Amino acid sequence: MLNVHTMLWNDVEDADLSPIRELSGDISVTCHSSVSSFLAQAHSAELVLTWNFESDWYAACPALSRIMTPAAGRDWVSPDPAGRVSISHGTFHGPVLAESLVEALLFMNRRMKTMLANFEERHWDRNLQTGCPLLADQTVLIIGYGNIGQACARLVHAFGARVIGVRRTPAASDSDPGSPARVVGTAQLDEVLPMADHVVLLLPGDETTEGFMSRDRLLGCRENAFVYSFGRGGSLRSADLLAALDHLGGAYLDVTDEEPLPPDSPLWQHEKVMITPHSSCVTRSYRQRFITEVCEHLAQLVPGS
Ligand code: OXD
Repeated sequence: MLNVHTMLWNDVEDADLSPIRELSGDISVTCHSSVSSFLAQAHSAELVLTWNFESDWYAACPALSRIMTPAAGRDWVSPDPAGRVSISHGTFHGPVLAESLVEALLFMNRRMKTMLANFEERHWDRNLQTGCPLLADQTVLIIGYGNIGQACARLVHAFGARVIGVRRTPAASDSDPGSPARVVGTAQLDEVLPMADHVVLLLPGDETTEGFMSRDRLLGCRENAFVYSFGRGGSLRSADLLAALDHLGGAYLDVTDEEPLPPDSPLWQHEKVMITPHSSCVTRSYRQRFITEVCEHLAQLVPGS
């Protein structure tokens, strides 16, 4: 019997977890709605499905060999101090975030913030979008070109846009003829920054990315370029953005350096800024996508499943 414990959703329904139970009668799934309930039974847990895990919880889990978290980011599950338990992160976010990015690119490019204000005012302005270029005639720069960046590049490229990806170390496959993007290393960032109409940040949160999109880099963008923050908020500090907004076309922020963004942040009121609440990966199929990944993993572990 493989003992799976979950601390995922308080409203977890049988329908969410039944694909795991249906895999094999040799899998037992125990759902917890609180940390104390989990810790009280943690001795039997072999696989834990959770959003977060603190380093001192490992001591209560002698049988644990793996933690699977839906989150793409490394922020909420602490590594096992003894190095015994492996951690795997959801890898299903690419197509979800890519659709959110396309929504954001079109929203900014088509001046939808002003269009919505006009709508509220019942103001009929057919000329608002006369200056709006097509994405097909523009360049989108994606900073952070991992799985999610590549999924974004494929969708954006399908609109006909030119896509440039930036990552620490370009891979050999980046130069395949079918690659949706030209990919360059971080050392070339300053060279490609002024080429982009849209600059998309997909950076993880760590000490190397903190404040990465500095005021100088923002001012190094093309005049009227749009900046999008979809990775971790610390890579674009609010103060740097506010200092550069006159130069930019605008900013679309799904993540911010402080979350939730405080109600008194001047960003909320800025006419060039659109903000969404770190929701770019929120979608109806989120649970099902994660549970499918869990089942793929379990199918390799449990004989006869
Ligand atoms: C994640 C996120 O890490 O949504 O999955 O930010």
